[in-house]
Amino acid sequence: MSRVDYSLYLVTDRRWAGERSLAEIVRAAVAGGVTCVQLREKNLDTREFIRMAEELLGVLKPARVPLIINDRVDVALAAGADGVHLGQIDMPIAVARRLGPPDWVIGVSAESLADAVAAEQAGADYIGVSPVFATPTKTDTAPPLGLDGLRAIRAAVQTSLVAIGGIHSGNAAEVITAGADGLAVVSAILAADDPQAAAQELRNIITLTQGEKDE
Ligand code: TZP
Ligand code: MG
Repeated sequence: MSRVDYSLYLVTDRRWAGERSLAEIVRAAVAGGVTCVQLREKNLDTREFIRMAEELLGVLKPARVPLIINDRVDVALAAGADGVHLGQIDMPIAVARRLGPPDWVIGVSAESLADAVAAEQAGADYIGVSPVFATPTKTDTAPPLGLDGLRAIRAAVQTSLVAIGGIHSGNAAEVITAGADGLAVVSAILAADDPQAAAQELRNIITLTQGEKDE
């Protein structure tokens, strides 16, 4: 579906949240201009994962910001989330499409140009270009694609591109200029003392840079 605004896409990681609750940070981030949230949990029991998704939906639904669940199609269905984000070894997109409601948002991570082309052919709603830069938040990634890799993918596919990995206010503009429709960030917002201000700063850069691109 193309109705989703991917421009400022927050991916959660409770390791960066410190003492604060995820719901509290997400609420602040949305107030600062986050347009899409992905709940990404690698070590949570299923019951707790569903509870957390429901809690975030309580914050996001009134704000009309979609919630995407990383990997776990069962959790996304159980909680009534807006879609799933699938990695290269997760459930195939065609299977997730069959299981989910017709308007489900399905995103796929691409670690190469070939992955991106395959994700588009498989009907992904958006492609996560991963990682653009190296990042301490996730070290078991494929080699960074860099801005050149992002540009090559932009030239090859029409699908919305959401760039992830090492993105912050210092490089956000060049990532948009290289072809990203959205910026996915973890630490740039979650690790900030003031997540609302951090989101607002990124939001301003995105708005400005997209405006220049459209000129
Ligand atoms: N996938 C590729 S890089 C990454 C994920 C989940 C982490 C990005 O974290 P940060 O802190 O925005 O660099
Ligand atoms: Mg995965």
